Order: sequence, then C-alpha cells, then structure tokens
Amino acid sequence: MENNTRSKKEILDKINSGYLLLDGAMGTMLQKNGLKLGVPPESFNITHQEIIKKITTDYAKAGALVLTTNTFGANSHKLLKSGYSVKEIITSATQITREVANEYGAFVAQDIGPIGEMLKPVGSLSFEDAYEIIKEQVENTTADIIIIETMTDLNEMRAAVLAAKENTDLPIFCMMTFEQSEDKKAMRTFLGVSPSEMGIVLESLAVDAIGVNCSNAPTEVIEIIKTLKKVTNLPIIAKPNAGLPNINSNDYDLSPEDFAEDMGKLLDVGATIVGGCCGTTPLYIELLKKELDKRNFQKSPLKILPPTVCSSTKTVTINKVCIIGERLNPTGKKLLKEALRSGNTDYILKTAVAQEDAGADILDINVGLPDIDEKKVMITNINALEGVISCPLQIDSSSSEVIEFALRAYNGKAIVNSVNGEDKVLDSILPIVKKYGALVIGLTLNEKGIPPLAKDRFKIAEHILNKALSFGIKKENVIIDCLTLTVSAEQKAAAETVLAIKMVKEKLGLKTVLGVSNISFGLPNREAINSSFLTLALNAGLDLPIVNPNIKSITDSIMTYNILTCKDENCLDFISYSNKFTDKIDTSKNVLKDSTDTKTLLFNAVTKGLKDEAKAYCKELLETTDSMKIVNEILIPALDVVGEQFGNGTLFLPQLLLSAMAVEASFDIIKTTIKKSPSVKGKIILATVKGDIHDIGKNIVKILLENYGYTVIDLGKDVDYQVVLDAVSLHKPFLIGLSALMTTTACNMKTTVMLLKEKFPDCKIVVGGAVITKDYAEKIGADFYAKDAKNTVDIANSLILQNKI
Ligand code: THG
Repeated sequence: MENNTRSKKEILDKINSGYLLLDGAMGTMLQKNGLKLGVPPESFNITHQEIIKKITTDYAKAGALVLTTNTFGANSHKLLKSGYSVKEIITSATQITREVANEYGAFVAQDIGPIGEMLKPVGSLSFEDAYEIIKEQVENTTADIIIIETMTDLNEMRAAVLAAKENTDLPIFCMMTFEQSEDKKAMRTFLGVSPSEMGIVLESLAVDAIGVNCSNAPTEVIEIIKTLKKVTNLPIIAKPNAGLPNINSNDYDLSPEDFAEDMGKLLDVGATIVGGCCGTTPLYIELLKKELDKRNFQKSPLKILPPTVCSSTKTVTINKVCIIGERLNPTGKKLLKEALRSGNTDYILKTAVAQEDAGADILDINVGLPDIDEKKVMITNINALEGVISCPLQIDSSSSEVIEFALRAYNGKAIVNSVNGEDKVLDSILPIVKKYGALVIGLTLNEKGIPPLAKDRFKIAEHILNKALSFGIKKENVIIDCLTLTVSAEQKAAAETVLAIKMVKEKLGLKTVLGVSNISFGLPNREAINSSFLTLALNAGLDLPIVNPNIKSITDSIMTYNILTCKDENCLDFISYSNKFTDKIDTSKNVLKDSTDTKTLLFNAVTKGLKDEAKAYCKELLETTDSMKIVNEILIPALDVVGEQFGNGTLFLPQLLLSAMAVEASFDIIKTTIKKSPSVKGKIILATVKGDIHDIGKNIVKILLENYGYTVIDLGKDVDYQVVLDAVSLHKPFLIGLSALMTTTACNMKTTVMLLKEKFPDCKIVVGGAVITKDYAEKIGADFYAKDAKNTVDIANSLILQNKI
C-alpha cells in the first residue's frame, strides 16, 4: 500500500491559515451498519473492512479533510479479550483510512480514546501504566495526525500527550468531554477538570490544537470554546454531538440543518477546527462544510496570556498578589522532618490543608533532607496532596532529576522553585521547565553570590529572562526573586531588595516572588518584622510573597493590599476570606484557632479526607462517646457535607473517595469496640455492579446496616449478573442493594435490575452511588433510591415496619 505520510508543516500551515473540517461519528455509524452490542467496534477493521471504507469514503465525499481511523478503543486494555492485537487493529484501520485519504487528498488522523480504566487515585492504573498503554498505540503509527479525544481525566490526557510527543513527530489534537454541574454553573469533566485547566495544561505541553468533543449539542459547548479562547492561543476544535440521543428512534434530536447552523455559533466564538461526534452522519458534515464555505477565515491575533498556575481543578491567575504557603519545607521544622522520614503523609496533608484553609493560593513543597529518597518522597507527597487540596503546587528542589519527575507526576501547571543565574544551572533546569510548560522562579544570584546592589541583581534577572526566552520559555512564565537577606546580619540589604523588585517590575515587566520570612531569622518578634517588610515589598510591586499563611496578620495584609490596589474586584475575595474566619480566630494570639474539640476534629478529618487522622480521633472519642452517636452525629453528617459539595460541583471524585475512605477507617475502629446487636431484623444482599471496582460506598452501607441489626450478605465488587441472581434465590433477602460509582457502569446496574425483576418480580431493590440519581433509579425500575448510607438504613427500616403491619 502507498503510505503517503503528510508533513507536519503542511498540517500546521493549514490550521493556521484556514478552517479545517474533521469527519463525523464512527461509533454511531457502525451501529447503523450492524455493529452489535458487546462487539468491539475496532474488530470491524478486520472483519468488515468494506463497511469502514464505505463510511470513511462517505465522510471524504462530504468534504472532511481529516479522516479519523476506527481506533478509538484500540488499546491493550480494551482489546484484551477481543482476540486481536493492538498492532493488527491499528495497522489495518490506518491502511483503510489511508486508501480513502489518498483518493480524496485528505489527512489521516489516528484516533485515541480513553483507556477504559481510570488512573489513580480514582482507579488502579499508574501514570506510567497509562503512558505505556498509549505508547504501544502510537509508536509505529503511519498516520498524519494524532487525535486524543473524549478524555475526562487530565492526567490520562497528559500521559497520552507525552506518549505521542515522545514517540512520534506528529501534530497532536486534544479534546476532552465536559458535562454540566448539577447547579448549572459550570462545565467540568467527570473528574472535575474545567476547560480552563485543560487549556492551560495543554497549552503548556505545546500540543497543536485543543478543544471539546462529544459532551452535548453545539450550543451547549459555546462557553467551553469561549473559555479555551481566553486561556490559549492554540487553534480550537469543536466536535459536539447532534444533540441528545432520542431513546425511541435511535436518532439524535438535532437535524443536520440545525446542527450546521448551531456550529456556526461556535465558529463565531473562535472554533476553527470542526466536525461532529455522536449522531453526526456524512450529511451533517456536508452541511457543516457549506457553513464553512460561507465564511472568511480570520486568524485571531496572538494574545499575551496572563501568568497562570493550576491544579487539575483550580486555576490561579497571577493578576493580584497571590500567597505561596511556605510551611511544607523541612528547614527548622522538627515534626515535618520526622514526618518526611517516616512517611507520615497525614501530617504533611494536615499542614497543607491548614495553609489552604488559611488563604494560601499556591503551596511550596520541599522534601529535601540529606538521608532521604527525595524523588520517591516528592512524588508520593505530590500525589497525596493532589487528592486533598486544590491549590496548585510550587516544586522546590535543587535536583534537576527530582524536578523532572515531579513535573511529570504533577497533574497541573506548577511553578519550579528555583534556578539561579549560573549558566550551568540554567542549562540543566530550563529545558525541563520548557518541556513540561511550568513557570520558573529565577533567583538573582550567580557563581559570585548575591550582589549587594539592586542594579547588579537586576542584571542577573535580565540574564535569566534572556536564557529562558532562548529555550522557548514564554516571558509570562518567568518569575524573579530579588532575594531577602536576613536583616540582623545585613541591615542595609532590605532597601536594595525592594529597589530591585521595582526595577524588575518596571524594566522587565516580570512577576516577582520573595521569601518574606527570611528577613527576620535570629531576631525576636519575627512576625512584626515580616509584616513590615512585606508591606514595603508589596508597595514595590511584589506579586508572590512566600509566607506562613497561618499567621493571620500576614494574610490580612495581603488580602487588604489586594483591595486597596483594586486587584480584588468588589472586595469579593476579602469578604469570603473574612467570613470564613470570623468565628475561628483566637484573638489573644491572633492566629487561626486550632479546634481542640475532638468531635469537630473528626468531622474535619472526614471532610478533608484525612484517613489516619480520622482513625486517631475516632479512637479517642470512643473512650467517652457512644459508637452509634459517633456514626450518626459525626461520620454520616460529614459524609453528607462532602456528598453535597460533590453534587454542586465544588468537590470532585478523588476527594469524595478519600472522605469515604476516612469513614471506612473510622468504622474499622468502631467495629472493634462494639458488640454487634444480634441480627434480628432480616437479610439484605449488597453488590457493586458488574464492571465497577469502586466499593467504598457499598462497604459503608454494609457496616451501617450491620450496626442497625441487619444481616448483610456482601457479594463484593464487579459482581456478575448471575452471581446476584443465584444469591437472591439462595438467601431470599427482603432487600437487595446495588451500587455503581461510574457513569460507564450505571448501565450494568440497569441490566442487573432488569434481570432481577424478571426472575423475582416481588423483590425490592435499592440503588445508589455517586452517579445514580433519583430519576435514573426510577427509570431503570429500582424500587428505591438511597442518596447516602443512612438513607439506605431508613429504607430498610421502613420496609420492615411495613412488613410488620
Ligand atoms: N525564595 C524562594 N524560595 C524560598 C525562599 C526564598 N524557599 C524557602 C524560603 N526562602 C521560604 N520559606 C521559608 C520557610 C520557613 C521559614 C522561612 C522561610 C521559617 N521557618 C521557621 C524557622 O526556620 O525557624 C520555622 C517556622 C515554623 O515552624 O513554621 O522561618 O527566599 N524562591
């Protein structure tokens, strides 16, 4: 076969100078062409090549200039039981698409969809596992473009991008799928990623085009395109569905005409690479082509992007003074040193949560100790921190190896703290900063030390900036530290630091950072000195003070500075900050009061997802408090708070799981101390449905039911339909509870309910889990929907009561 790979330059020129039309949905077309449920769509590349060729040809005839291979699920995980290898599927699919592309002058895009198994902490795959799976898909590619689409996990997207970048030279197009939060306020992916974080991280990784696919109808994704347009200069892709599927007709609710017209609205707000996802047949693409032909392409002017950092769920724009928390740094901290050496992650998490709660915008993390495996400890802690806090991180290490691994592991856009002006250091760290698209702090010192005068520190800043630019790092990603000296040793130095900040701001236009607390080493009453120095530095233009945010006077100064300089519009940040703390301040010490009430501490440990803490407080409480009181008055209400935040989109799946694990750990302690009440009430069967490996919710329900006197037969997780049926005929329970945590397995719950009702028409079924709603429960024919564990107990109790009457 002729294999005319097209040049990257040709494709990039094309997307920079005009619209590019993608094709429509392969999946729904295959269903129309006889693909049966349960058969992997990729098998058609071998068994029904003529169908694939026909669909691809129809899209080419409709005008699509990019033809996508039928390889959405062609990874070793999804193909495991298919009998086909990744290589044979991809080779065959690409060959078919290439034949059509050659005939119509189109490009071939190799399609990559989600692996089908979640990454940690929600699932079981590690980042490097995901990388290897995708590497296998791309390493021998003969396509012209790599398309990564329908992703919901930014980390899986990052793994895919790195696999594609490190193993091919092809242009990379990235799309994620968003859904509307329950309160309709924002679009986020299933794992809480908003378009802003997606845009910032993928812009940092320097992919070639980004956007949204699937999700919903064109008009529903307008806001996503607008947000992406704000955070990136990359070409924007829109590949939405033909509306919603119509349950009765197997069609989608937007006509090809309406689809094309609505796509025009996405072109209006800046999308330039367009196509269709579910439900878009060749006719949709043909009409979309007409819409494109009507328009004159206009290239958007390049915007200067504001400096931003982000975690996977929170973006921090450095357009006001932002607080960097200094406390995850072992210097001078005995307890933290011990925690790092002994692997006591909970202590570190607690320190992080306290800083975030106190108002930190970004957290610095430094784990450097002489006798420690710094790389391993850094990564363990980054992963743990990502689960419980949403602040972006600043990675502080003197080892370039640690920095590279940390940036690879970090699911966001981080700051690297720090490089200095020595060429040796700049040459080793800046390429890493560039590769992962991080921000970097440059210290104004070099092999000769810290220059005493501001003008000489300014020269080093200039040198660092020029070096960074020469490595392709964008100016807005360079931050300068004019360096704090200890005032007790160098009394005149403070004024030079302040002057240097002024010069860097005015002449280089760069953001500045400063370790404020260094000023007061060796003197009494340090807070007073820190506070004054902070004020001087802010006045000179300091953007990023590194401070202890738990000292209220310091955080107050920064928050009020933002008001007085009009950076906190309508004082909104200040008001929410102040409201949060009005009743928590210990005025005698002017610090945030650490609650000493064990009940509050346990409650907080659960809502923050701190497992070991929860366990310890639970143990302590059990000495004075009845176990059911702990469950009903602390653990369940804490889970309710977390559940509510999950529902309204302010907290995301990884945190939900951590909180559930904290409750599970508390239950383990409680179980050891109570005599179970004799099981008198009746039997209940519990199962997490087929395909779902998340059984934390179900385990909590089980323990609670047992504590209320029910006999629970626990069938475990990923339970096959037949196993549930057999157990029901054997045990004859009065209630069956089914749980599902993933959207992808909710349909297996439907099948389980259907089969149960078929065989045991009188059985009573209660369903629950993160993705299950009351509507869904009704729709699939369950008898009850339980919004949480306690609710399941209430349902069981009311059934027993009814049976008695
Ligand atoms: N510039 C940049 N990064 C930095 C610094 C800087 N990182 C480290 C440091 N300086 C900023 N961080 C700290 C952290 C702790 C303290 C001061 C600055 C500190 N620690 C107390 C001590 O050592 O006595 C302990 C206080 C406690 O227990 O909380 O003062 O300049 N780019």
